[in-house]
Amino acid sequence: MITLYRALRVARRLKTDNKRGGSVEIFTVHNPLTSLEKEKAILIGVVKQGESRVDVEDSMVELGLLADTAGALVSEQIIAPLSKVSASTYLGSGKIQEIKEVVEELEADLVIFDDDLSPIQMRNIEREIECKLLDRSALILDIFARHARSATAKTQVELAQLEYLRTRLTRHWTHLSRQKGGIGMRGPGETQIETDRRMIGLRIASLKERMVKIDQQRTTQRKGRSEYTRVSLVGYTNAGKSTLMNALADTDVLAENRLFATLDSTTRLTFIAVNKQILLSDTVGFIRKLPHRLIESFKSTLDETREADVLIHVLDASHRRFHEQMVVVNQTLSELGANDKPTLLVFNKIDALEEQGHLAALKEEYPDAAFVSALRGIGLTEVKNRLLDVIESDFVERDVILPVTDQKAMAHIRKVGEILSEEYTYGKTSYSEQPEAVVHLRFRAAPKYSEDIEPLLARHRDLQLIEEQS
Ligand SMILES: Nc1nc2c(ncn2[C@@H]2O[C@H](COP(=O)(O)OP(=O)(O)OP(=O)(O)O)[C@@H](O)[C@H]2O)c(=O)[nH]1
Ligand SMILES: [Mg+2]
Repeated sequence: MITLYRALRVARRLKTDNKRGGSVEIFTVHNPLTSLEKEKAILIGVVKQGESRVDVEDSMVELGLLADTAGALVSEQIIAPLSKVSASTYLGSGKIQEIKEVVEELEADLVIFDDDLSPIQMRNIEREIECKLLDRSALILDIFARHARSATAKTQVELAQLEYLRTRLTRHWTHLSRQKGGIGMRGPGETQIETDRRMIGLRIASLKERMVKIDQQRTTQRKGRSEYTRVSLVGYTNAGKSTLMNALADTDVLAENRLFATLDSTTRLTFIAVNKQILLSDTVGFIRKLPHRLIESFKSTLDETREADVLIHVLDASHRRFHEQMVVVNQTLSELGANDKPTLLVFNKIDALEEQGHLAALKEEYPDAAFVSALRGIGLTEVKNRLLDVIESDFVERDVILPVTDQKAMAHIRKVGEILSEEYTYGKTSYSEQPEAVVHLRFRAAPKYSEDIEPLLARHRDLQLIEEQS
C-alpha cells in the first residue's frame, strides 16, 4: 500500500543515500492497525446559511461510507448550523469545545470533517480538540491509497498525497502519538518538516517523470487501436460501472459494494452488434468534492475517458440522490474537458427500485436512456442497440468514386466505415482519354476518421461517372 508514510520513507531514504552513501532507514515504523483495532471516528458536518439540513445529512451518509471504506468505525456524527465560516478554526470556539468533549467522552481516535479545511484551520482545530483530524479530501486520498493496485495507480495516488502533504507540513503533531499511525496518519513527525519538504519536492519530481514515461507508453498502446470506436464507462462511484463492463464485455473486473473499488482502467474489445466491435473501458468513478489534485494526478487513467469517442454514463437509479450524482459526474467531466461527447445514459439497478411507477416516470423523463440491471443481466441488448444509435448519430455520410485499382483507399474505408452501397462501373476524369473501371461507393464513418480518409479521396476528386449510353 502506498501511503503518505511510505512516500515519506522513500523520500527520506533518498536523503540518507545522498548523505552517507548508504541506505539506512531512519524513520520509526508505526504499528499497522489490525481490523480488530478499528479507529473510532466522529463525523462533523455543517449546515451553512442557505443550505438544507437534508442535503447535509445525505452528504454525511456518504462520508460515513467513505470512513467505513477507509477502515474506521463511525461512533458519532455531529451536524452543526454555521452562520459564518471562521478563517482560523472553521467553526466557532463553542462548537470546537463541544467536539472536544465528545472526543474525550467516546475516546475517539479520529475526527472527520465533511468539508475541506485549510491547513491553518486543520492545525488550529487539531490543537484544540487534541485528536487526529481529517477532511473529506484526506479521507478520499487515504482510500485511493488503500485501493491502488497497479504501478500507474500507485504512482498517481502517491503524487496526489505528496501534493496534499506539502501544503500541510506545518501541522503540530506533538500532542499526537507518532507511533500510532492509522488513517491519514501515514505522515511525518514535526522534527523532520524542513528536510521533508525538500525531499517531498524531489520525490514529486521523480514521480512526475515516471508519469511522463507511463503516459508515453499508453499513447503508443492506444495508437494501435484507433480504428475502433472508443467507449468509456463513466459515473458516480458504486453506480455499477464495473458490473456493467463485466456483463457487456465478459470481463472479470472487480465489482464491489464499496466506494472506489476501481482505480485503474480496463479496456476490452467488445461486440455490440454482429459486425460492430468497440473498445469498451471501465475506469475510476467520481464523487462529490473529489479533490482536484486527484483529478490532476489521475489524468493518465482518465485519458480513456478524455479520449473516448462516446461515453456511457451509468447511474444508480435506486439511489435517492441519483440526480445530484448525475450533476457531479457532468461537472467532473467538464473539468476533464470530456463533457461534449455523445453520451448514452444508462439507469442501472432497476431491480432495486422500490416502486415500479418510478421506472415508468424515469423512462418518460429520459426517453433516450437505457434501463438495466447489470447484476441480473436485464436490458443489456437495449444498451447495445442504444449505444449503436449514439455512435452512429454523428456519422458523416459520403458518396465517392474510386478507381478499382486503389486498393489502399478501399481497404481503409472498409476498415473504418460502414459501406451503404457499392457499385462497379466506369468513370473518367476531364483530362483522361480512356474510361477506367471505378467503384461508386456510399459509406458512413465517424467524424474522427475524416482526417485519414480525406487525403486518400483527394487524389480522385476529378473522377466522374460515365453516364450509361442507352
Ligand atoms: N441491485 C443491484 N446491484 C447492482 C447492480 N449493478 C451493480 N450492483 C452492485 O453495486 C455495487 C457496486 O458495483 P460496481 O460495479 O463495483 O460499481 P462501480 O461503479 O464500478 O464502482 P467503483 O468502481 O467503486 O466506482 C456492487 O455491490 C454491485 O453488485 C444492479 O443492477 N442491481
Ligand atoms: Mg468499478
